[in-house]
Amino acid sequence: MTKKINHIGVAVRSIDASAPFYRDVLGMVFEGTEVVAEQKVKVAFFSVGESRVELLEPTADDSPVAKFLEKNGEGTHHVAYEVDDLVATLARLKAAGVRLIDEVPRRGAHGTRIAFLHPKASGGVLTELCQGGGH
Ligand code: CMX
Repeated sequence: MTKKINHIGVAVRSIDASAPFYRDVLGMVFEGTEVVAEQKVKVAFFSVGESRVELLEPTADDSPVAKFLEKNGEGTHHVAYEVDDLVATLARLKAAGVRLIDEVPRRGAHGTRIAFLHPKASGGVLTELCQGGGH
């Protein structure tokens, strides 16, 4: 069901301040930025092989990423796995008693459909499942 790691989300206060480390120091390929209004974040993607790092900058004080930064400071925010059929995967996880944040897919960056599992369901790692989009 899980095909690969699509991306690792990293919470940052400023994409502009953090981007040079990924682009210039690590030499990753900058793929662009996008505002994901539904999640109240601006994101920037840097590709590495088949996967990416997604920098997440909050666009509002009540963004989940703003709350994360306030509590933890900058750092790893979530791991996103790509699946073939997100709706079927969510149904299967729900039937298995896994605590879901999203029971139905939401819109993510690049036209993907995404859903989060609660970090308490996955050993303290906020887990995103995603399907489709322009990646
Ligand atoms: N990783 C691991 N644990 C996390 C976490 C994270 N990113 N965010 C919160 N937690 C933990 C908290 O530390 C807390 O643990 P304790 O109870 O042990 O202290 C617990 O989860 C509950 O946290 P909370 O602060 O009480 O609850 P929040 O209101 O902050 O909600 C969460 C947390 C995960 C449910 C919420 O952030 C959420 O719904 N996230 C999904 C959406 C999202 O993160 N969007 C941004 C990315 C969008 C994108 O990639 O496009």
